[in-house]
Amino acid sequence: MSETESCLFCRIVAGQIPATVVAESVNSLAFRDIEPGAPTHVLVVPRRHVPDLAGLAAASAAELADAVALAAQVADDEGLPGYRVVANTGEAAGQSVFHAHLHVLGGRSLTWPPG
Ligand code: D5M
Repeated sequence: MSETESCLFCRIVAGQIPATVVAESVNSLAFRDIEPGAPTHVLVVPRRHVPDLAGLAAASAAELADAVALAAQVADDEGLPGYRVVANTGEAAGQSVFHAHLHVLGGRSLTWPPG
């Protein structure tokens, strides 16, 4: 099985696993997190498989910018007065799915620093 065939988020991008898609662009897809940590919790993923944020930055500046722009669009669409964009990178930081993604969190008071 290839890397993309076994990747959960590649399968969501391909439409093989259902997800609640809220926005999309040429290079990125935004869908609701299945384990929401806030009233709004959306994941923005590049359509192309890269394992993490560094991989996304290395892939193409345009794809990185596209993902960030879609995250900002989601926050705007959701009417969030404030929001947080997080990319857990590496197991030590809590990354559990090794296809790059931005968490867009909002809709409640967010404390700092995160745990
Ligand atoms: O974030 C990975 C996130 O992915 C975590 O918050 C749960 C979410 N997740 C896992 N499976 C699904 C499906 N099938 N749909 C939507 N969201 C999902 P990380 O930063 O890697 O820990």
